[in-house]
Amino acid sequence: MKKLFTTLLSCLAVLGASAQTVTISPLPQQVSWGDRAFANSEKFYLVGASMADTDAVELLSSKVNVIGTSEKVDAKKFPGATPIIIGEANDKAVKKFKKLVPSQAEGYYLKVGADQVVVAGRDNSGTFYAVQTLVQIMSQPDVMACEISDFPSVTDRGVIEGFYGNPWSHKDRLRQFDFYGQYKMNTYVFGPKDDPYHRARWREPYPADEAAKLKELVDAAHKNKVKFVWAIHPAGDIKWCLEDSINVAKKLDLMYDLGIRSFAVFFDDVWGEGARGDKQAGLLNYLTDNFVRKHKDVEPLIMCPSQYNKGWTSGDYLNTLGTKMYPEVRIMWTGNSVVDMIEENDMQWINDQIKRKAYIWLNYPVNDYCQSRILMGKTYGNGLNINDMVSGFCSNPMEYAEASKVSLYSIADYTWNMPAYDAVRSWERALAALMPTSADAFRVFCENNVDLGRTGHGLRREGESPAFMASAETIAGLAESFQQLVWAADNLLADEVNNPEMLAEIKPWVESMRLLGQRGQMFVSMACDMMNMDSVAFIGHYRAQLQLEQKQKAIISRDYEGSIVKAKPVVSGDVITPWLNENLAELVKVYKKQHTYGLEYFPVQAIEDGEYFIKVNGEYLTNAQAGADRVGDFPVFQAERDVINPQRQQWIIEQNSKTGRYKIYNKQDGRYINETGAFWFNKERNPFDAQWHTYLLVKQEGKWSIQNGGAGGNGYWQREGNRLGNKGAGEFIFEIEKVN
Ligand code: LOG
Repeated sequence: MKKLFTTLLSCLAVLGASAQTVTISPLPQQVSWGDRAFANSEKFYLVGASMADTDAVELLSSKVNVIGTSEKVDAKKFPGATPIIIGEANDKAVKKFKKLVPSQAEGYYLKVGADQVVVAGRDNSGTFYAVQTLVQIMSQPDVMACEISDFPSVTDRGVIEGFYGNPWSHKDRLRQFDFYGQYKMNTYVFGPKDDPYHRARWREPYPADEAAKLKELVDAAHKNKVKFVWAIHPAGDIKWCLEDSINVAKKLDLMYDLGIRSFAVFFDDVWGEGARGDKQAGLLNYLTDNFVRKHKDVEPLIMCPSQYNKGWTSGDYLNTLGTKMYPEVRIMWTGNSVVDMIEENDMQWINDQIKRKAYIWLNYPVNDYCQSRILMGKTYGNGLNINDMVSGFCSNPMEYAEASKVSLYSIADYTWNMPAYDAVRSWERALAALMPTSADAFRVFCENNVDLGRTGHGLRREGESPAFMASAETIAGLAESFQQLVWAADNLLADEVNNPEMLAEIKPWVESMRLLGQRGQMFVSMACDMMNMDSVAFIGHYRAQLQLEQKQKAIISRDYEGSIVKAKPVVSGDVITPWLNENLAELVKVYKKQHTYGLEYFPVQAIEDGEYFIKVNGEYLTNAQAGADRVGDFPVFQAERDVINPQRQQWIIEQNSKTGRYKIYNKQDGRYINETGAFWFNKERNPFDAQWHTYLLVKQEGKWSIQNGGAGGNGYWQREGNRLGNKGAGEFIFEIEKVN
């Protein structure tokens, strides 16, 4: 009965106060709201500050109007001021409330009342997090009374800087740590693949200036209650001998001297000797004996195995780690494949194999394998019931540190309070928190940068470009959704002063989005011109569209000297961009049939769509294994005409409207030639993708060169022995003859 009554009360309180309450991020485990307590401009004095966590006290003092400190509540000494009683559960100041503080590590109890505020942590992190919550509550002019009891779902929560490409800058990292502190993530794993002293030159110490910077980072992390885990990646060239074991230990010792107390050893993305489970287990045990246990204050090691996802498992590897490596060593895991979301069954499987709880390395929102896309969509798909099955949960983000925060905000939400996680709401809150001055424009931007397209890793993200999808392809609807892209881009660019860090990263995509919208507007004009039979206006708009397209193609992200990865931004790469390309090409096709004015402005088609023989030195390119369903089945050259199955030597060449390049496929079984010059399974298992599977055809003195034009590189077709190859230099060697 009592429970029902209090629930009812808190519901009423929420109703009455709803305009004033704030959404706390990450969502607390338990919160009940009361009436208005005081104004946030109120004066406060701290009780217990001398014993309480210093970072928490410092943070609090920087955010609210603190006029003094005291050992006890003392209204006479601070007339008109409200006491904030602060401390860890056993401290004298908060002892009275000890029973109310959750027993979980990093948990806290927070009570805001008109007469006093109580901030009581289970431990130092708990107090710090209580203050973070209080700061959020105090962000409103009217501060509401509330009572909160809170603790994390997952013990080790955070981020692993583990991508290929330009490592984060010093400033990026400092800003990340503040963000982690703010949203209660407690772990940062340092493992950027292209930091030389992490991987390629792991035996060498950091130069003095870089070591000093790392030290500064470690201190900044600790101030935010973030564990700085430094990872070493020796797997590329390690020798399994005592000397190299000592080399690893020595390096860890140097990092220890910078204040680092948590370490990891990575063996991902290596094959051969470096990937041996028994040797890896031996090294981790050696390091545990000779490094970890020699220091009182170093955490058990974390290791990333070579077989770090189910798709890559073979032999006895995981079992070897599970049985031979000390049980306290934690083992990382990315799921059923390299890029995957994690569910209960997956956890059961891996935990059985390694005889401990796997430490999740989530490869999202990392985009190092789809660099033209920036991943701003919702973070959905992870199970809401796996908190007790993991020993840690870290997200591998993009080299775009600020942009990654959209997803990291949700990772914080998810790992702090897993059962309550709501991917959609969390994303909404992230947008408002990250870009308060232009949240609507930012939302449009994020909605149009969601999917990754087809990649070797298979992950897709749903819901890209909802406004465009809903425009139902009416001219008015299209015009509106293209206008929206331009509007959002203009707003974001105009608001750069308020969000310089975010804009510095997303600008190439924002500008590309603007041009995409403008191209769309040109398309709409062209369609109207066509209906009005106004060929002069049509050609004018067509040419303007071409110019915008050229500008869009010229945009490059991270275009500076020494940049490890330069990217060509693609916006709405699976919805608006392909739609526009196809429909522009269609419109031009129709125009060409009906009009004669301005035809010289269109690119010439190199070869008519049709059926052809393709030959080198008179020998026929032949689909010898027609119907085969496997990788690496190359067409071959045959001197003889195939009289039994003539279609095996007949190739359909068709200009693709999306890319303007040519698709080449065989008449016998419809299989197309892919970017390697081979057939790749069949049409079902490797569906045709114009970005990858179309070619440029150029003719000179009667012979042709055929070039991979797309995502697969730019090599030319050649004859490799008896088969087709794709590493040619572009000689004009192909005879292409129409089949009569
Ligand atoms: C790498 C990682 C990379 C990610 C996505 C792990 C354990 N290792 O395929 O550094 O960012 O995938 O490309 C990886 O995921 N290898």
